[in-house]
Amino acid sequence: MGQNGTGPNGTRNSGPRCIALVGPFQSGKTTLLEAILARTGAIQRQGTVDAGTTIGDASKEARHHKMSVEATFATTNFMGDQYTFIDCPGSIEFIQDMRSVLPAVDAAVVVCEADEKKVPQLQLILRELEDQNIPHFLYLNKIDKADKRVRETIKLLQPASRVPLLLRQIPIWNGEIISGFVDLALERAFVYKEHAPSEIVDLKGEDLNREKEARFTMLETLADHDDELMEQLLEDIQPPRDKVFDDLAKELRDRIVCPVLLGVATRSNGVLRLLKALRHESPGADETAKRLGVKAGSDAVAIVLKTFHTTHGGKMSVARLLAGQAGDGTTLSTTAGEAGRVSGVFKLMGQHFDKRGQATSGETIAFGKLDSAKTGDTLSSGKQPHAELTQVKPYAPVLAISVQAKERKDDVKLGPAFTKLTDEDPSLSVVHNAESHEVVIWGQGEMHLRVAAEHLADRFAVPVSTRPPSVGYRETIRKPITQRGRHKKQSGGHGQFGDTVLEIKPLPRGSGFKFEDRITGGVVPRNYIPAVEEGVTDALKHGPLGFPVVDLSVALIDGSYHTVDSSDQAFRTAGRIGIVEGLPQCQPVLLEPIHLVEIVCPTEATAKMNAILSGRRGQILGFDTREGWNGWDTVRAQMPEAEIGDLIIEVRSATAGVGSFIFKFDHMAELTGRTADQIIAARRAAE
Ligand SMILES: Nc1nc2c(ncn2[C@@H]2O[C@H](COP(=O)(O)OP(=O)(O)O)[C@@H](O)[C@H]2O)c(=O)[nH]1
Ligand SMILES: [Mg+2]
Repeated sequence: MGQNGTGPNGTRNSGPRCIALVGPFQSGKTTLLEAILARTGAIQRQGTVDAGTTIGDASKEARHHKMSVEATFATTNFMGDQYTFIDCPGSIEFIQDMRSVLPAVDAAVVVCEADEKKVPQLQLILRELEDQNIPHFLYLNKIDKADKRVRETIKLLQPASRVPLLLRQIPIWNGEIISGFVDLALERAFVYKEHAPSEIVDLKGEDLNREKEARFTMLETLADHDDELMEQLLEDIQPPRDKVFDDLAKELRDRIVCPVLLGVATRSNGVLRLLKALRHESPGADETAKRLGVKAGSDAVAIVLKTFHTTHGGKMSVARLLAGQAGDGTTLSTTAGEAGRVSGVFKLMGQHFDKRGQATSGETIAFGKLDSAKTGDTLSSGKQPHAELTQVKPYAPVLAISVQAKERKDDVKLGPAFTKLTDEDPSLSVVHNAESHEVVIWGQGEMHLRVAAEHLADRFAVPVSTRPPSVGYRETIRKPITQRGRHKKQSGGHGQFGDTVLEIKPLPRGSGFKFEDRITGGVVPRNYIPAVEEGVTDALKHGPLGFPVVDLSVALIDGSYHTVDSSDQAFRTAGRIGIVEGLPQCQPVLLEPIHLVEIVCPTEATAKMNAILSGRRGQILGFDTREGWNGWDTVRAQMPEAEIGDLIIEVRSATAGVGSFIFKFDHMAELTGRTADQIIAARRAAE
């Protein structure tokens, strides 16, 4: 047992670990990483988020926005073992970075604070950990600001977790301030020291009584899954300390409890206990490899946690090696083919990458120059590529921007830049809209897209301008008409002649376009009829209101021709003229796309959602409790595409950042009145 009593070394995993620091926005993850790095000697002095001196958040974008916008990796050593910590962004917009690294970590530390408003965010993050089967601790941070009992805080946070939150430390209060803690497994009291290990003190008086009571509660929870311990408790037998540690480790790894530790990241309080808990209780790389189904052998197997393109060092792929060894020159493949040859293995420390030697199983490192590796890929060195170990499907996107290179000459660079962008972050996607000639980036929110645009400029040297993407308006007609379309030109020698009579009729919504040939007696020769149809189709791309025309039929019912002057070209033009002249008389009307939207939000925000939806011309179809989500609702509505455009911004601000939605096209609906007039006028102005 170590100096502070550190549990059974027998069950302890050794070797490199990989630990994710996750949790709501602003809960102290970046600060905790800094404290860990200082405590383990990886950095000289603990920097602060407020001064912008931390290892995490050191990217230009993170400093600029004063928030973590992507995962930061840092490797350090603690008591002879290597640890890589990953500071994951807390905002839902950047949650993909967390979701991509989770499969490969041994455990996660959920940093949170006693703030009721952040419970839904906490729940969202815990749900990811629960769904991906990742053992996790809760580090209840900022207890220097605590204004309520820790037990009350646990009660407040418990609904966010599917497994019991297991309080394993209780605070020692000194008046209004928490001055230290009692570790319930060790049964020892500690007094916090700023930026230094806590000092052991005697446990006595009232603290001793509270310790007994809280320890009993902790043991009771553990005993729910351990009959032997249950018997000991019933018979009033004190379980041996090692047994308690073993149970804590086992139930954490089985993910049936979530142990809670206390701390103050800014002062590095509770950090050593956290590190020791990780050392003794978190699974090691072998267990993680087993959880993922890594086939044991001599080949290297790794998961790409994140790829990024550095301005000078080229492409870097941060990866966790889960079997074998990999170094300079190792060729790695994915199931899609060769990913590249490793050129440089790097140690991770925020924005700094230090070249090092070959990596061995369990280590988290960056590989240089794996040109085809993407975030989430499974890499392997064997002849036969290893099966994909993870499949983290990104959340459906909720917001889009249309982007264009600021300078014409950069147009050619856009395509490759988009590939890099989406390789790095699978929750971004790029869509080319052939109809509007727009390139549209879809993402997880306003800040996510803003940062993506910044990356295009800063990392890939393509400054872009952005605007809202166009809405897929259409138009149709309400009245039938029969219209002659005639094209006659006599210019010198060879003339042009085509003559058509078109019957134009509205069709029911969703019918699209139908062309009919009702020519009898060869008044328009058969071979010209496809040309008439072409002319008609072409004219329908741009109706009298400025949009593609749908839900109508056009029948060619009559016409005439000229033996010398008629041609495909002449009939194409004639068909075109018939439509252009006919449609304005058919009472054209605007059609707008209506989508089915499903919003998810904490129940207390449901009323606000209803108001937001109604305010945006939405038709509420109903709401229900969200299946499997304690305290959440689902609201379903039909909503115009134009109103969905920036809907997410309002939804997020009404739900402390956690609300979201999915949508899919439902139908086109007629739009008239002022809104329609404005849309038509805007279209005209743009032409
Ligand atoms: N009082 C107090 N403030 C803290 C503590 N930990 C972090 N903070 C502050 O909380 C804010 C958010 O911290 P940060 O590490 O950026 O949170 P993150 O968004 O989770 O990475 C910063 O202003 C920190 O200085 C703590 O233990 N106590
Ligand atoms: Mg942060």
